[in-house]
Amino acid sequence: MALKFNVFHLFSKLKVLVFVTLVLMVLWTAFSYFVDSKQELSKTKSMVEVFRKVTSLMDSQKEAKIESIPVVNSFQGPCPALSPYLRGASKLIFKPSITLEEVQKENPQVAQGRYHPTECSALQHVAILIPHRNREKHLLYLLEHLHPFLQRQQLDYGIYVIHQAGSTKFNRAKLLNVGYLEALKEANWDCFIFHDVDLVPENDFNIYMCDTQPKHLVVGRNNTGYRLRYRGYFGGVTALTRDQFSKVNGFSNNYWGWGAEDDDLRIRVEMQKMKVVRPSADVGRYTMIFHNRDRGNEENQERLKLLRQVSRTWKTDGLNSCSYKLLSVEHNPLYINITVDFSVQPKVS
Ligand code: UDH
Ligand code: MN
Repeated sequence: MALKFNVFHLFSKLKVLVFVTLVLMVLWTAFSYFVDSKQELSKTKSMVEVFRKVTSLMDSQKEAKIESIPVVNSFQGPCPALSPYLRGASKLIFKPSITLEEVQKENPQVAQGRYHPTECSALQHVAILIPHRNREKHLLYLLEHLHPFLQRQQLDYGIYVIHQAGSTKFNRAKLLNVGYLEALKEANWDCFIFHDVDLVPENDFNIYMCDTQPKHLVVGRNNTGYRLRYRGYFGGVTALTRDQFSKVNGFSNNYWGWGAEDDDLRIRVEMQKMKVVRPSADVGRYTMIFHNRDRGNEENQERLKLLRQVSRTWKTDGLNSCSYKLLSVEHNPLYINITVDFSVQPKVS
């Protein structure tokens, strides 16, 4: 009798357990479906936005007859307006032990800093310009993330690191002017991305192509709570076509040390009646690799004075007056390294 009762008791307990498990499974399935569809929805939203932008750019390029769409040979069609390889937001991991050799192995199709998709003809030829001095680790992290990111976007691209030799005050803007001038000597780039070495993009829907207007790609970054630093901020990472950049005569060459060279460029852009565009806040997200202020890049005390003069100086201070001593151009496997010396001014011929 006691045995029978125990078995009966065990059975009813088992039934309750099975029932509870079933209910939990149903709840879990419903929950994960809900989460998935929410993620899918935001991904779809980003896709639609990018698609709309790219197609509108292609239309306006057709109208303006900009040469930036490459001549497509009869065997290979143009890449789609939206790459099928995009993944959306990703959590970035920075492994302290990473080496250049590892990054090279992970990117076998990159040669001499350049890549182009083989399955289709890229919509734009994009040069990434990175001003640099004494930030080797940041450069390594950026290369590790940027190469696969740009390949997923099906771009024909080249990465240029413009290195300032010596210990004179750092001049980010002038380095970027040098990058533009030197990069155009070796290829007919359509689009230039001016890129800080310590900013890593988190979402590959942030397309590294140029728009009909100058584009600012850093809407937010981790150290500012992913909010725009201030109204009109135009620093960190920007994208301008060859023509947009030449129309404003590039950056000023006169900002030595930290600050305001990016505001100067925004004023130049606005003076040409162009309007800065940005991706949406959920797409324009970056991680800035933590750093302190560098020696040789102290705050520029002249910067506000210089900013007040832009309307008078932009025509004679910029690409057309950028003189520098070119020390070397090296084609490394993952990037093209341009080294310049700003401490001696070469005679302008
Ligand atoms: N850069 C170098 N080497 C330098 C200085 C600057 O490579 O010595 C380049 C690099 O690409 C960098 C960019 O110039 O990303 C801009 O300089 P920055 O990163 O120093 O400017 P940011 O506004 O920081 O990010 C300013 C110093 C703030 C210190 C705050 C400490 N919490
Ligand atoms: Mn920085």
